[in-house]
Amino acid sequence: MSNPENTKTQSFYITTPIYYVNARPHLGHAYSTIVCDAIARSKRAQGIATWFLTGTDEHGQKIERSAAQAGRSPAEFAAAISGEFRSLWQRLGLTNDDFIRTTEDRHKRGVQKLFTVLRDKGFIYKGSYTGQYCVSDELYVDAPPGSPCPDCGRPTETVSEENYFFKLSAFEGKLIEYYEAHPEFIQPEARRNEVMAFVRGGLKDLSVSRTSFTWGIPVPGDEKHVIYVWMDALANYITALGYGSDDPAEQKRFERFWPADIHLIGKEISRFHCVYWPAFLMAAGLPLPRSVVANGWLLFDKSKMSKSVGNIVRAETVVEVLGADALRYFLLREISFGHDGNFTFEALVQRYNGDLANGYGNLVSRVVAMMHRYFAGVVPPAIAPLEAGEPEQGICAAAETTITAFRAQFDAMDFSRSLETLWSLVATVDGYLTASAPWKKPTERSEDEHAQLQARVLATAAEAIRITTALAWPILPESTAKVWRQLGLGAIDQAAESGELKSLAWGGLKAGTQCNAPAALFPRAEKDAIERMQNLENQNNLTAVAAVSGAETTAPAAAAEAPAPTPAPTPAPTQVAEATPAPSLAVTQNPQIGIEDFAKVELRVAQILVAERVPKADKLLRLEVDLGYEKRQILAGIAQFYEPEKLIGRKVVIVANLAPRKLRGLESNGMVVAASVGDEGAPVLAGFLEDVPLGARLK
Ligand code: ME8
Repeated sequence: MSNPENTKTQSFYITTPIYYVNARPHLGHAYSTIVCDAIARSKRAQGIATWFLTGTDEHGQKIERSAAQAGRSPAEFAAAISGEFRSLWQRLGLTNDDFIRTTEDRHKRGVQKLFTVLRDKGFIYKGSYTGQYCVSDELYVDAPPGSPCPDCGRPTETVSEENYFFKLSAFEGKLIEYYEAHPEFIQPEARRNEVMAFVRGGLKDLSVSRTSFTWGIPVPGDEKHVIYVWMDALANYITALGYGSDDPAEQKRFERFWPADIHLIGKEISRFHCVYWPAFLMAAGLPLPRSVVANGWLLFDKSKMSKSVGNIVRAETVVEVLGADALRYFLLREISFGHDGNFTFEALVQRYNGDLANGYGNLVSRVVAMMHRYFAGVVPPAIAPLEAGEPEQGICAAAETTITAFRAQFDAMDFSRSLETLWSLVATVDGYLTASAPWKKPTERSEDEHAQLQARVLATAAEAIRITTALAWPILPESTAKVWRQLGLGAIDQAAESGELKSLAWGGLKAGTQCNAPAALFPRAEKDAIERMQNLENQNNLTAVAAVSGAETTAPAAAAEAPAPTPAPTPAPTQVAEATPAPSLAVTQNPQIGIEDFAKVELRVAQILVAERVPKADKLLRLEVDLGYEKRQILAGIAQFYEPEKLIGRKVVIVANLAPRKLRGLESNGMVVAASVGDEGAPVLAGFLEDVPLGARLK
């Protein structure tokens, strides 16, 4: 099947993934969305008609369960979290042209149309299926019953259903052919190789409906089925443009902007976007997106920042302390796009102070202030024709080289290098200013000569700032707008729209332009900035936990143990773990107890919502567990045996009526039960093979 000829010219369509509404947005979501915003702005500044789409993915079992956990209806829950995404994007100055929610009618209509088209063309058929389903990934996995998801390690559920199937197997060869003919389709190379290996490994038909829950879009004509959440979600890229609509204006938009130029995604969802999505589109006879580009992961404390791991940082925290531009700049400058990158408050503040406060911000304020001091704020008529060997000629040449290099690097999505290039112009101009010292008149220089030098230096520096500012606009929209105004150039957004930022040639800042008063751009971050951000995060931590998904059910050989050294009675078959576990399989030597003694120990089923290492305590994990009727914090001495991220979602047994105690200044409210195994007394967490409700008592 070929990609129908694309007829659109000079238009550009970019999308983010649509985010699940099972928890609030965090920096990982902000990262992908900010990258798209910067690209969209840059395209608009080049005069290209641009459409930038983002939104929320609101259907599926995961959302249904998160809503139930929060005691709300799925619709209510989804609306609340979707609203949080939307308002955060506004706060970050994002310029998305549309925000799609998969619960909207326009989307539902389009998804049902797509399903119908695929069924009518014979690519969807009905069959029955039994397999392991990972609710967290919303994906059937190839694994035996009782085993964890091979992708995310969480427990899977055995699901047996009569389903609709999409003939994915028919697209194996066509997909490979397409990848080979379009090497730019999957970027970066590492993702392309992974996807190709996956497809070459063979494709099975894909189950595209579910009957075990109702929170989704009904299959047209067979309403007890809901459409598979990934088919529903992927279709947003066309439904938001107007696919499935009868409105001619919407149809026109679809024709104008489809196919997408860039689907920007996180690398973990490459398979859905590079295998399923193009196969659906080929089957429907629609053009394929030009590229699917995967960003790497933002890591925090060495693991992927993620709501289920619980190691998230919120964008709001950074915005509150350093501003949205600081966050945008940091993410694009610090992370080599396509690779994983660490987020730390320390690195953020260092970049902010180094590049923004002391770099660009300081250069602008020096130049604008001197323009006011020496020329009443009017750009002097001093850019005389430049002659070889004059320092001004060097600045002009550097600016022109920078324009070309920056654009090439930015367009190649090498954002970090493009900013490095731009900031080296900032450093060059800074050095030129310091070397020319227009604030200091040597005695041998006449007043006239000095005024000429001041004029030349300030006009040159201001022109270099204008160029830097125009190029930096997609990354620093808020602060470049201030600089543009200070240079007397008006509103930079309008300049971007009118094409003024497109043809950037040296000499654009005209003599006689009246500058505005200097205003602070990036006040230096003081020592307490890091602490303030950390405090804001800590305050928010517990509220965020309430929204964390806890979707999984069965917990095969579950995991966790508590450090509480209380020598509790040791009921068989699971032992109550101790800080220093007894030698393995030691014969119980405790005196016998009556049932009434055992009844004093309240053992209950709980699910781990958050698991994280406790700083400076090698053995301890801090857990937040859900008992169904309440949530609490438990410290468990299992850090050497369990990776915290693997524990999220697992159901464990806890001693619920143990008196609270403090460890490392943190309160531990209960104890997790584990067998103590081997010479080391390695803890193996107690768990269940069957599904058990939270809070169930063990007797
Ligand atoms: O996967 N680092 O939604 P989601 C970098 N609804 N990017 C990150 C990140 C991190 N630590 N964490 C999240 C879904 N992201 C589906 C998508 S699309 C048709 C359906 C970003 O809420 C990244 O873009 O789990 C990732 O792919 C996306 O958020 C996942 O968001």
